[in-house]
Amino acid sequence: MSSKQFKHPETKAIHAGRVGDPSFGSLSTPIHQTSTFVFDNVQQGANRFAGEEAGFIYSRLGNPTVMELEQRMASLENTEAAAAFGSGMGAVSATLLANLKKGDHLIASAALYGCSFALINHKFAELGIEATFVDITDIEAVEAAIQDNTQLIFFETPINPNLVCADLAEINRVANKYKLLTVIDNTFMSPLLQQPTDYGMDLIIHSATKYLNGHGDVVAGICCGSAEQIENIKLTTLKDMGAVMSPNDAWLITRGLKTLSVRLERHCDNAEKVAQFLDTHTEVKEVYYPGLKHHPANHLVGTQMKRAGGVIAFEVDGSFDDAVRFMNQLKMCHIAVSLGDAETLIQHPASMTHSPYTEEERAAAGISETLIRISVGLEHVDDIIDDLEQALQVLQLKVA
Ligand code: LCS
Repeated sequence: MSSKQFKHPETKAIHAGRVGDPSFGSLSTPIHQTSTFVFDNVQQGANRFAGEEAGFIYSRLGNPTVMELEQRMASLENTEAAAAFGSGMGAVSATLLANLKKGDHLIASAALYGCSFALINHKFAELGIEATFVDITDIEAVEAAIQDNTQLIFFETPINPNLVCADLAEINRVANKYKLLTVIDNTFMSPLLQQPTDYGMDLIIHSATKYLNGHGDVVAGICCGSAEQIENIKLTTLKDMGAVMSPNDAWLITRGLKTLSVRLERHCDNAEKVAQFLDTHTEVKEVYYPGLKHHPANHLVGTQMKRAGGVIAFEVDGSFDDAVRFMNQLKMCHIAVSLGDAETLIQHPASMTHSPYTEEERAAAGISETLIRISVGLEHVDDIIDDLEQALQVLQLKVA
């Protein structure tokens, strides 16, 4: 690992934890596209398995290209270590299962990415891991949900898909009081917009599929935390459940990280303008974006969150069918799930990302049936707004 220390996150995203190329000195770290590593002799292999000698063994247990990304992410999140996974859900499931067993209880935000909710609500219940789903902005409800067997609090902020934001200082206060582990999904912000360790968070998860990679061509995940926590995850739920990241994907994400800070500036600039446009449009009923003055978490922008990010949720002034008509009218914005890509992506959570919830569960989680989520891309903002405007016009021709 590089011994160099870097002060600013923008610099860390480019340099931190560089593995490099000792053989030829290439600027870009080579892709170590290998499943296994050759030992000099039997003793060396045995020593590596016993942990008595450093070195690689087999790419499910570690790989130099993946290690570079892990080191860079640990540096960006100000943690001692990180573990890379083959998907964000691989990171969520492995991180939670490494810290929970049958008979344990966790507190989870009622509103989560749909598959995280399904994992906890269905699979964990089958495994005898109990969960209480709470409104994560209601700190008294969080505290009231704590039981003798509660181990951890798991949540996202901003929340996918409704952009509700948790107050990290408040969560930390309650977690410290009861000695609970805090596991935050920081996907919507990335380490450049929100640094959860500043607020005492223990484990920080990302779907690296999103802003970290940024180009819509990889599915991957990361968890950052203490050396002890990450070692536990790596030796149990990563090694034995096996959702590892491929070296090729690690290389693509490491490349993506180099432009994260400039991409985020544009995502945020564009999203601020799109949110303003939607907020004043006659065919739009409600806009949920922390950057807007009327958003309940607007006070967290500039403190907990450096900027408000690139994702906006909104409701058109009409029915579900109106929302569908509007979306089908878009010419440039793609109808697609995922977020954080160069392309503006728009989707309908109730029928897409949050379809693992029942309608009642969505209502309890504050996810309305007519909510639309837009991941504002890197195109010229006028082109995004023009496309939204022409599609919203279809709603002026309301079907009687
Ligand atoms: N956490 C959050 C906050 C997410 O938004 C997602 C995926 C995941 C975890 C899981 O990551 P993955 O396994 O897909 O890498 N969110 C998606 C979304 O909103 N649309 O498509 C996927």
